[in-house]
Amino acid sequence: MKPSRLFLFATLFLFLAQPLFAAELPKVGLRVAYPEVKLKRPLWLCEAPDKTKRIFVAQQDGKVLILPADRTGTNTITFLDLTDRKPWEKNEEGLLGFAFHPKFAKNGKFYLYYSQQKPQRSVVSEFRVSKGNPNEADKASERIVMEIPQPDWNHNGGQISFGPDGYLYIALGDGGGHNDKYGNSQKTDTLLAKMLRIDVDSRTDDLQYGIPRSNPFVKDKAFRPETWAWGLRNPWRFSFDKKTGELYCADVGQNKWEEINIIKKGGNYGWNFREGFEEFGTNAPPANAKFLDPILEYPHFATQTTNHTVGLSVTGGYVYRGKKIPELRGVYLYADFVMGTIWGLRYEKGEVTTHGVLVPMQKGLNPPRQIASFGEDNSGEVYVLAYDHRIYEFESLQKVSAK
Ligand SMILES: [Ca+2]
Repeated sequence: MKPSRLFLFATLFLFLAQPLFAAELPKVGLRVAYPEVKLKRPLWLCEAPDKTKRIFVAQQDGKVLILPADRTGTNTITFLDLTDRKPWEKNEEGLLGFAFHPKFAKNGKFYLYYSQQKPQRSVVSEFRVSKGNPNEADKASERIVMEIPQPDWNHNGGQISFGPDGYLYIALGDGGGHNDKYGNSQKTDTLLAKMLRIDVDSRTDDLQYGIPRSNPFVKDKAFRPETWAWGLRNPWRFSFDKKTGELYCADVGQNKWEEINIIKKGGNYGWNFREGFEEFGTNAPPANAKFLDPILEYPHFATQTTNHTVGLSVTGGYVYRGKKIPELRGVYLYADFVMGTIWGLRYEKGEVTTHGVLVPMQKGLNPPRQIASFGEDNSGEVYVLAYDHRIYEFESLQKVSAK
């Protein structure tokens, strides 16, 4: 081959290979992380922010359990049991959120989000670990931080997590029903349909928490000052990228589109004038309305024009920053609750550069592997929490396929 032709081929190869290379997602699979442990609707998993390496799981029924230190262990430890308060009455109610205070190792504080009735409401409470036993919560230590009235049983949001700024973020849905029938999504003077940000370590006026001065609407009397972002339908799982600090949030759609958002301070995410990138409903939005689009949407039906496979209810995950699977680093993991499909996307310099299926839907499983949540430990390893009673972890399939 003449050198000039070789050069041409080489150039052509590089030209073709470059974008394909950038678009590639690694081959990964799932394996059961704790083969001997079966859980009842696990909704949250995290590691204690101390040196004990204890992994905690919150179940929808109101229990917080400590998983066995040995992966093949059989026994969980009950850290806290709130089942006597019956938080889980209807499908989307329950113990939905759990968070350790960033200084838990010193102050022993942690937080729960759970549902209560009469009146129907969401409760965000602070608890402490018991003085004599690090594996047991002191139930009597409860301090109610916030109670949010709920008009219905669904679209509760429910995650509470501390951001890299040390403030507590609380995700709340629109209050339930179809089409935002209670009219909360674009209402400014309600806590519903919002991402909130509060300071659990200070107090503002007679509140049981402080309002950070840098919250976006503290000077706008039309808004509740807790508001960080708004226009959300049912934000179901958000996370901060351990590397960039970006706040990823999945928002469950209604009839057609599921969406992944990057939450920005003060942003209005469009519900119920928008569903994903699309217009929703027949009313025109106010002339001054500015809606932020998601970074990605996926459809409910294959007939919808898109290059993304279908699903029915999004579950947000994490940008993988672990050590075990280097080729997965930087991939945001998300799933469909109904189908059990897991996808990955790369979001770089303000755009999604690739997305695709990582773990396809598994047909014929009984019970089905509905993916209700993800979890992350202190070293950035990501777990999958499913309603088939299992906790999964990712495994690399790169080497297997190379053989
Ligand atoms: Ca939206």
